[in-house]
Amino acid sequence: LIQSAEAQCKYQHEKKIIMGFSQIGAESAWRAANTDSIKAEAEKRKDCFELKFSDAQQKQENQIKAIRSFIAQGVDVIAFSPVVESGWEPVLQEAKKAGIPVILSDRAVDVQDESLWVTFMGSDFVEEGRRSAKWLVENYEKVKREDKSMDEVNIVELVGTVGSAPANDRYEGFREVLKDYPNFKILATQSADFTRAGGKQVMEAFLKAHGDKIDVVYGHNDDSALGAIQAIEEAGFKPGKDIIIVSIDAVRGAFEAMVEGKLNCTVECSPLLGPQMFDAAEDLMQGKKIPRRIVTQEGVFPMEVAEEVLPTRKY
Ligand code: GYE
Repeated sequence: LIQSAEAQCKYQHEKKIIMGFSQIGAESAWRAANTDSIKAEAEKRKDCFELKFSDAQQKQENQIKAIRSFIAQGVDVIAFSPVVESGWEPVLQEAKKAGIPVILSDRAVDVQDESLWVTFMGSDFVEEGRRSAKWLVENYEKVKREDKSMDEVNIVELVGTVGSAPANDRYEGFREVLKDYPNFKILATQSADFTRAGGKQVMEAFLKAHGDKIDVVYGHNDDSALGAIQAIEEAGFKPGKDIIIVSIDAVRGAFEAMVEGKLNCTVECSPLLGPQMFDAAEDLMQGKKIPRRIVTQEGVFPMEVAEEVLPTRKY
């Protein structure tokens, strides 16, 4: 091992591993925590890594440019979090031709040629959608406003970034569970782009169109739900009481909202992918075989546990 007090490298490397990482942007608290996790890990392993970090500001074309520039610079490994699933084949073929292995961090890609990436680490987004729906069908009766009926529960959905793996999968997993509960109806569904501003804006439109018909908000991420909470309050309703809210990520802001009684449940999706990403890169450089899929383990946190859990949260 490289000798230094801070060295956190797994192996001794002859020269520093150069990793190019293309981040999506800074759309949410989740994303900010993910960026911090990656940068903090790079800092810990600075004796054996050089990280080239590039922010795509939400645009696939910027990610493609960044990947091309990593190839041109001859990096040892490329990692990225693909903003959408489709459209990666050409640039990943270029990386393959250059002999540079590609790690998918957080989100999946949809490509024909499976040899274009070595490993995909991140959450099971379909399962997160299922967990959100399961929490809802199992708890709605208990948490709903007394005068609300169980015969028809009207849900509005704040979809994530259109075409992204988490939006596609959270949409699908949620419906997979709800199809067995015909009284739970999806009244409206629209993209809030995983942002607070988007959540607020889309919720305002939902409220305008459907008003107090809305019983539940399903947010594909916490930030969009937090934006919706603002819109609900401005419309004179009580979030968490008049309208039940479940969302995904389990970021600090969601716990704070739960402590205030404004959000009912958050389904965990961990952004702390830095350590395993650098581990995988080191293993690859050692010629070790690494798993194709590394799934993050995560939980579900209802409002009742928020106060107790909040101080232990790392993002
Ligand atoms: O849920 C959302 C973020 O890809 C899992 O992206 C990630 C999602 C996360 O903007 O908050």
